[in-house]
Amino acid sequence: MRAAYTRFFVFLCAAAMVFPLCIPAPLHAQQAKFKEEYKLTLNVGPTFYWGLGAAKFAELVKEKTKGRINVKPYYSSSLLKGAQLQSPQMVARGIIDCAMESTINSSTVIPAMNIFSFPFFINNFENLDKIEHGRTGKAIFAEMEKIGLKPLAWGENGFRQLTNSKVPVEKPEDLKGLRIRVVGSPIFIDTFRQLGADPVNMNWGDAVTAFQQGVVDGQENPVGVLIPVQIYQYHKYLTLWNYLADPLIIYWNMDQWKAFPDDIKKAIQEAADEAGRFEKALARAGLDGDKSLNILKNEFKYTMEVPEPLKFFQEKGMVVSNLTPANLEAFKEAVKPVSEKWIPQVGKQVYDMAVADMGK
Ligand code: X2X
Repeated sequence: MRAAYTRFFVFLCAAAMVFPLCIPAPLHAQQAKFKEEYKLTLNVGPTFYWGLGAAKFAELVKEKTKGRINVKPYYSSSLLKGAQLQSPQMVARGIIDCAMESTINSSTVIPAMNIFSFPFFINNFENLDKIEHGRTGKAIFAEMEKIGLKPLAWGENGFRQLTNSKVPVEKPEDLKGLRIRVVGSPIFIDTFRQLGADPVNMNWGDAVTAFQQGVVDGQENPVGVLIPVQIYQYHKYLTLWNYLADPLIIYWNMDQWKAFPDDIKKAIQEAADEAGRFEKALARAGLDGDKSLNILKNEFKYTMEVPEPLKFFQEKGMVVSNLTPANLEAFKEAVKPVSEKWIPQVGKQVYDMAVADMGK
């Protein structure tokens, strides 16, 4: 009898130890493995096209994960105290969870990204898309993975245009001596020095004050930045020279990404693809005929506040210059030494891939 009790007691103890492992965890316990908030860093504010793209990503992640993943955008590099070139390192180390960042801001860490900053190299949207979705884009994503970043989707800051408060810039000589704010990425310094300007590197957070106080004469940024920052308040002259474009990339800390269950990965990936498509359409709206305006209207039910950016700047009183074919050639010729210097830095292989992707 006693032996039977003992056996039953041992059975109960064993069952108590084994059962909790078999019973599925209640829903709230499953949810507990996610963070309450995933911090997303980006370099600009919420009214910029890029900022609207980040908000869209956060909204879509919430929707597609049924509220399980909560991404919060931290605008204006606030998590980096304005140090805009720090985002890839911080996400790779898991101090920040994810980012929607310009290739320029990651190019000191991932040299291949400088391919986008070669002046007068990628000259239209079609070539930009070919590079992103071709072998070059894949090679760049592979570089990101090597340092602990999971790239999810492309977005776009856009083709960068020059503005200044002094003179219409239409040929290389016009830039002589102009103090131009650039991002602290060395290829930008090289390009503007080569063109005879006086480049000053500063973070975007300081740049706006520098425009207001006239500490610099000019800057270069795409329309999706120039409209919200109201550049026409500081600079009268706009040169539409499409000299280079900076894509954005939505990316996540790799260790965190790997630990997500498959359904969460799928939902976040879909959110990134959709937000990237939306944001790219914002960046191109009114610059590629009706194409992007229609994507916004039909797919996203979104109406652009400024559907014709170039007309908008003229209406704001800016003097808008386009480059004649001869002047464009003069710029291309003038910056040749920059490309020659930078081919070894991005890697000849990456450069050749980009040329091949564009079918040049
Ligand atoms: O700093 C800039 O000029 C900006 C806002 O375009 C980037 O973050 C690359």
